[in-house]
This record gives sequence, structure tokens and C-alpha cells, in this order.
Amino acid sequence: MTYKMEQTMRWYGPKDPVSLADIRQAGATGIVSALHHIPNGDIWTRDEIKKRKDIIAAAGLTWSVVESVPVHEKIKTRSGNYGELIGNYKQTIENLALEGIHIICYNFMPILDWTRTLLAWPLPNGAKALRFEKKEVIAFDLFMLKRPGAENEYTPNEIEKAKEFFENATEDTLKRINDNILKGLPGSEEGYTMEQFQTALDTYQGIGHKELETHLQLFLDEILPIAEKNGVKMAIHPDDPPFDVFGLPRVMSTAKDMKRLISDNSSPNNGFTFCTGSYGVRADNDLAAMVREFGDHIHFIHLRATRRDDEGNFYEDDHLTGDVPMEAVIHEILKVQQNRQISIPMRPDHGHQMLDDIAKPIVNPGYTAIGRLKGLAEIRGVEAGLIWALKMG
Ligand code: DNO
Ligand code: MN
Repeated sequence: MTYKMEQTMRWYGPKDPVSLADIRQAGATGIVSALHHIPNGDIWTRDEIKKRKDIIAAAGLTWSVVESVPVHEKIKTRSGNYGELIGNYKQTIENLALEGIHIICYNFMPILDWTRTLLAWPLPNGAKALRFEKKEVIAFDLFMLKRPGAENEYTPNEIEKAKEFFENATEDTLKRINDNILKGLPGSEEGYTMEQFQTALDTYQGIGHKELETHLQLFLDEILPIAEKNGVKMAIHPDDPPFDVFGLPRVMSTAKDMKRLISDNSSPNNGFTFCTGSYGVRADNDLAAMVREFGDHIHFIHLRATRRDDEGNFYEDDHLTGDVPMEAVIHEILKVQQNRQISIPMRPDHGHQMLDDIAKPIVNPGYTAIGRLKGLAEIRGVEAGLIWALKMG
């Protein structure tokens, strides 16, 4: 038998303007969802999990993956009541397993989750994409946040560009940058004012890469035995973007980081959300080789393509036309699946705002229906073509 990827889409819950019926029409069979209404750090009760599961099942779909059970900041910094919070996390893992959900995505990015500066960057064809503009991030850091010591982290040329940009920027532009960085993008569990952000940054005094790596290892030391006992796969999402921002350490950005994760905590239940758009921002990440090397630990897949330039900027391109060698990645995934005799859940991770969605207010940037439908259809086509050509079917 030939194993195809399990086609899933993210659903933000009953308030998501994209309905479960829409997702079903897009051809997905699985749902990726989280209980965003439960405060970060609290236990997800079986009751609450069951309620969400039943809504999804009633639409003819299956809740395949949780994205994410957020890791509380106090666990990342190992401060305050982090022990109790890890206890809650364990209970949530167990409750999810008891309700039949066995794949959990999480991330270990300090303070900020994924970050973009532009949420409706116009493409030549009129569709809108998400974009990360380096000079805007630097301008925010140096002239809006005024983070102490930030000027030592950028080159004179970068600072000059950011300064020129800042001096010519309108109030609206600065507000857009401020909001897009601080309010958090869909799925981020926290939002900040400028003051709160600086206070949060201060909690990372003395926490560099080494320390954060250790905190991740210690967290996994505690939760993996529970995951193993309950048959739950833990799938860490990479840093997005895959480099340090605002002086914060990021520890899941490269193949080296992936290697460390599974050697620090060797368990078949310890693994990855392989997000091509995030890892693909770095030219030194060979995505097909990463699937080959870490395939046994890939529990969940995000497919999208980013396109980068030489100045540290990137935007989200069409699923098959960015810097991500999508055909090669899917080919490697098919081999991994065949080898492991499983279907790995995959979702088209973001899409362009296009066609009828352009006129609608953006509720969840990157998570409109039509753009993701297009991405999923393209991916499905590549997969079908590869299977046919490889005579796997
Ligand atoms: C980025 C995306 C994000 C991600 C968030 C929340 O690559 O996949 O939407 O899911 O970090 O988990
Ligand atoms: Mn992703």
C-alpha cells in the first residue's frame, strides 16, 4: 500500500470565519486545532477537549493534531511556579490521549511566537502575502522599543537603512509595525504593550542559547515519559523566523538544533513539526536532506514556501514557487512514510489572501480559506504525480 500524507487544515475553533464545511470542501480530512480560550498554563480538561472533538466529528472530520499546547513563559525561563505549570502540561497530554488525540505541536520561542511586519503585502497578481522586512524590525528595535544594547547587534549599514526608513515613515506605518510585532499573530497566545514587552525581555537576562537549550531539555525530561506512556508524539515547531530576534535566543532553527533535540532526549515520542516555510528562510538549511536525516522523528508537517533576499527579508510565496524545493521535500516525505508504514498529517501552512477573501476583513492573517485551498490542491497534485511517476501506487 502507498502511504499518502494525511491532508489537514488548521481551524481556530467556533469563532474561525473559515468553517469546518469550508475545510471539508477543500478536501482535507483532518483538523488541526487548539483550545485557545483556555488560559496559557491551565489544564485542558477532558470535557473541554471532548467538546471540541465532537464539533469536529459532527462535520465529518477528525481532530488529528493539536497545535499548539502552548509552553508557558515561566517554563521557558524556569522561574516562579514552573514546576506546577509542567505538572499541568503533563495532565493536558494525558487528557488529550484519553480523548484519542496523539500528536501535539508546541514551540519553544521566547516571548514572541511567529513574527512578520507586513500582513497584506501586495503581490504583482493582486493577492496579498505575509512579509518580514528586516529594516522595519530594526527600526522598531532601535527607535521605538529603544532596547538597551540593540545597536551592537546590527551592522552600520543595517542601522543606517533602518534610520532612514524610520525618519520617513508615517504614523500609520509605525503603528502597523508596532501592532504586528506586539499583538501576536494567529496562534500566539500572548500580546504585549511596549512596556510589557520590555519587561518580558528583561526576564531573559542571563538566558542565552545554552540556557534555553537546557530548559527545553529539562522540560522534555519531564514530559516525555508521560507522552510515551500515553502514546503521544511531541512535535516541536521551528523558530519563525529561524534566527534570534530582539536579542532573544532561538534554539530550533537549524539541522544542528534538530540533531541536538533528539540526542538530548532520545525517545521515539520526541520529534518535530517539519515546517518548510520556517526552516526554509535560512539558505543553509537543506530541507530535503533534513527530511532524510530526521524522518523517523517527523510527526507533523507544515508545507509552504518562503522567498528570501540577500538582506534578511522574506515573504510567503506560492506553495510551489518559493525557495523551498517542494517536490524534493514531498518526495523525501513519501519515502519516510513508506519506510515507517504511516501517513503523517500535513497542513498547507498559510496561504495568500486572494479572490473573494480580499474583500473580507483579515481575522487570522495567513489563514484565509482560498489561499490555503490553493496550496493544499497544489501539494496534493505534486504528491499524486510523484506517486504515479515512482510507481508507488
Ligand atoms: C508558522 C506557522 C504558525 C505557527 C504558530 C503557532 O510557521 O505554522 O502559524 O503555527 O507558531 O503554533
Ligand atoms: Mn509552520
